[in-house]
Amino acid sequence: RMWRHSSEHMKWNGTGSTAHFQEIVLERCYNYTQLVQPELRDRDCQKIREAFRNAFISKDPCSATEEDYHPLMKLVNPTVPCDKTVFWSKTKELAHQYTKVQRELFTLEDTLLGYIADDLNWCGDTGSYEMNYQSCPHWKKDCSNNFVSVFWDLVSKRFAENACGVVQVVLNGSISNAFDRKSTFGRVEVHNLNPMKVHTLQAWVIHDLGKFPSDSCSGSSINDLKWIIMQRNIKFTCQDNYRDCGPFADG
Ligand code: 2NF
Repeated sequence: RMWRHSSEHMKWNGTGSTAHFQEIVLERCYNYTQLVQPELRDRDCQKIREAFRNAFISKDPCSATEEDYHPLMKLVNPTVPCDKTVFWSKTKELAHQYTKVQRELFTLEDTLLGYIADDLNWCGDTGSYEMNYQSCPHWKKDCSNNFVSVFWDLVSKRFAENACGVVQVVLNGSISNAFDRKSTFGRVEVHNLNPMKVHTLQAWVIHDLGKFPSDSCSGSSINDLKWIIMQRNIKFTCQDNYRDCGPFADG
């Protein structure tokens, strides 16, 4: 009986839910709404934690839909000022360093929901009120409609829809496809920018010093991006940048 129980929980190929998920969500919510962005201090973190949990608990972890997250989304609307949005793809740490120094800029992880969920993992199980801490569906090996992937696609979409003015993206020039159509940026964010609100997409292609640059503003992947953006009636600019000078300097 015991053995059967635990093997059922090991059925997925991805890492299990993060230990203390509920507590971490609540703690990050308080930290964000009271210290990071005190304008949001009226948000109800208990309600947010509960809506987050209710989105996936007792459900088939491979049948997530956007609707499951609607109650959570209703509690938290994105509030990034114009000209302050920063997207990233394969440059997470660098983009976060950038918005830490340029404090008024926001990546998704500088907004409440992105801040709460960053680096966490979560899933439940049909007919159980517990989270599965042993394993969760892997987005490639098990199913793409798992609750973590659906969450990031949805918050990324909303983040892009709400962007306005000049928006930026930090891309990695030390890999062969700095712009990847299959990434969240290429698949979701680019297509959800609103041309009525977004004036320009400013791309930064960042190169590691000492490494041969594998892609740049004049490469074919950035040309794809430029084409997609211009077809959407948004202006496109691009700048190659070394990690050790300009706005992306290490410190
Ligand atoms: O974990 C996050 N904070 C996160 C995850 C997915 C998307 C953030 N985003 C948002 C950010 F706001 C960025 O603007 O999308 C943009 C970055 O996503 P990307 O897919 O363009 O960039 P990658 O460096 O390729 O991926 C970021 C992380 O997400 C994971 C991937 O393994 C990496 O850890 N990831 C990408 N797609 C999926 C997916 N469908 C995924 N994890 C689960 N399901």
